[in-house]
Amino acid sequence: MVKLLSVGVLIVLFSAPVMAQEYQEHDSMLMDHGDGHLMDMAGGMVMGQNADTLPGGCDSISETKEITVHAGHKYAEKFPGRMFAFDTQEFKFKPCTKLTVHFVNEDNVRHQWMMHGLPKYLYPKGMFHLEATGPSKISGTLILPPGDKTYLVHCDIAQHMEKGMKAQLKVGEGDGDLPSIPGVTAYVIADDYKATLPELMAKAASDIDSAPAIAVAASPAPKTTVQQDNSVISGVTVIGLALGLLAAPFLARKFKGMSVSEVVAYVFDLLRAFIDLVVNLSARLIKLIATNKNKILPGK
Ligand SMILES: [Cu+2]
Repeated sequence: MVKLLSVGVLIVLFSAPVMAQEYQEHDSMLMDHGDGHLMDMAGGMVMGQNADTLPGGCDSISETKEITVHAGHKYAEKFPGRMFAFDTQEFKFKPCTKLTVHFVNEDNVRHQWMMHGLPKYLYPKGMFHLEATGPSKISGTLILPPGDKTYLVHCDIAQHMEKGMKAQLKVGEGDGDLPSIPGVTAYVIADDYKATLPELMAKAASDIDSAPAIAVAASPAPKTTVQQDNSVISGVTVIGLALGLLAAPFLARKFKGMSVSEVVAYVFDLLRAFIDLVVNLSARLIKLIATNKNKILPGK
């Protein structure tokens, strides 16, 4: 009974703060692990925190800026084919700006605001990184380096960047644009929404008809052995053709100025060397197996 009561008390204690506020504030609970690494027990983390060390080349802090970045599924709705996004895809600051980022995660999953390419003597692994699990807010501060450079900002959770959670931060004029920033730059792999599903299915069907050998090879269980043989032959043929195509320029150079009989002799020499190699290797393999057996047998 006492056990049950204490479990009940614990549940109430732990659920109270969750019920009290929809968004958790991580900033007051963070523990400083040193080296700019702060963490709490609720999935909040700051890495590369630096509020007072000037990067090399900065004489002073040029500006002090504060931004709030929201992250969530709903910000991706305006980008077709994307699943997650920040509410801002491009940031721009003067060199040597002291920047505080308030990161608000609005999804029930983990998101990050991870910046790459910073000087490694000041930022571990060249990263400044905010992380929040579930709907919550976390804040961190860094001092931007001097010079014109474009930095990648993304969420590093598997597939979140590919699904749209990607931005660029330009210091000074930046040094170009990064690809696949939703709404800013073109996607490296563009989704095609022009074709309708029946059209795509018809195309897939005709592809299968025109390539029966590949279809047989790809199917998990060929129905007849004849088909299986066909697939093996075609696979070997394809590999042979590929090797032949690759080797053709070298052989052409090699055979230049040789008579037909010389070429034939050369090819036979090559074949003999190859067969020798195979025989040698299998002899060694057999020897190895035999000696292993001998080692095992006396022990038994
Ligand atoms: Cu994410």
